Amino acid sequence: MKKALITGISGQDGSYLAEYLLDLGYSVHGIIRRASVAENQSSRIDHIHDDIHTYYGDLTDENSLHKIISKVQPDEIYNIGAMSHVGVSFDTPAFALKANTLGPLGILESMKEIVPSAKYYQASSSEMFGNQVDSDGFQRLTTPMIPVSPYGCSKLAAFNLTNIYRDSYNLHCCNGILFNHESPRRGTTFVTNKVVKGAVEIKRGLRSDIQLGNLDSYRDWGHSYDYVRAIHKITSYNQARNWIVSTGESKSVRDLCSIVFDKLGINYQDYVKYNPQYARPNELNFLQGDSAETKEILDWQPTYTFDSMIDEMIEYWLQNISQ
Ligand code: NAP
Ligand code: F7E
Repeated sequence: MKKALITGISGQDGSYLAEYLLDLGYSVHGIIRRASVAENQSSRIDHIHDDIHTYYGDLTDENSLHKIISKVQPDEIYNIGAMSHVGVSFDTPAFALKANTLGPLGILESMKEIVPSAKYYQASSSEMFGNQVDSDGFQRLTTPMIPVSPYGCSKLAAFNLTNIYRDSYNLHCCNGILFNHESPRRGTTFVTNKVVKGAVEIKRGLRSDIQLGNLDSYRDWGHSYDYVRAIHKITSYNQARNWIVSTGESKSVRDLCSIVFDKLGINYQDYVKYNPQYARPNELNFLQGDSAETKEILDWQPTYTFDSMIDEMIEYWLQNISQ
């Protein structure tokens, strides 16, 4: 039985990945942080609590990472944990770099020493590209990476460290450069779930508006379940290398609002208000990833469309918000 260690197991992707690896017969181990309200933190993994092994640790505490890797002796390490909110990374930039850059560095150092034959997956991000777009309108592995946020900067440093540890020490280290991916488990401060939850509350008469920042940025939105399947294919592939995971279709935040409100039979223009609190000091304007190579070589295809993903998110909130 293969042993997988997942950082960020309580998060959106970590929880889908844990379920997926359990189904494949893995022994699943995960790192969680202490939280003052434990119920909030474990809600995405409560249903698999008895099937997984969890350990208290923190990406900013390299001793804890070293201790857990020694104890678990994993065959595969998925570094999914991060301070993942781009907007908040402008407020807590040092924390973003400690968790997102020094965290993976600590894991790579411990892996080199304790389990050098393990496979390592780094959760890299399309935010690393910043505002660089190829002339055909896509981002790919060869597109320059010039991040425009502390989060993007922290992820780019971790991306480079992952490449350096692969090339310098012959470790099996891979980067998945994932474009935005969502689900009913998405944190409600990210724009998709904020809009879907807010629109359902408006429909139910529980609130009068949703306050948003920039409506004119474009994102390439897929589903987390599909993307964790890609994460496993990337890590399992016989050659350690980097990959793009995206849908190849881009929509604006305004399109998102229009589609979600339309599905509920209401007009977003009557309810979506601008609040500068949610605008960022710098913005990434346009994302659209070219994942042709990933689809071809890894035989990966998304199972959700943008529409079916939004339908699932709306259905979730309709079930979970009472009249
Ligand atoms: P998420 O829902 O925010 O989950 C992040 C996880 O990391 C949570 O379990 C969180 O624990 C944990 N974490 C945060 N800080 C930590 C620390 N200091 N020590 C240990 N654990 C810590 O994010 P996600 O959407 O699943 O994303 C997963 C990964 O993919 C992240 O690395 C993210 O940056 C990256 N990524 C995401 C996307 C996307 O669109 N979702 C796209 C590209 C890359 P708590 O529950 O305690 O907060
Ligand atoms: O913002 C705009 C915001 O926070 C999307 C993370 O998973 O994907 C995610 O980062 C867009 C931005 O995602 C609000 O300015 C407007 O243009 O949902 P988001 P993100 O910043 O793209 C990347 C790939 C990651 O790696 C990250 O971990 O929506 N927007 N108004 C807003 N965004 C938020 N959050 N809240 C608003 O009120």
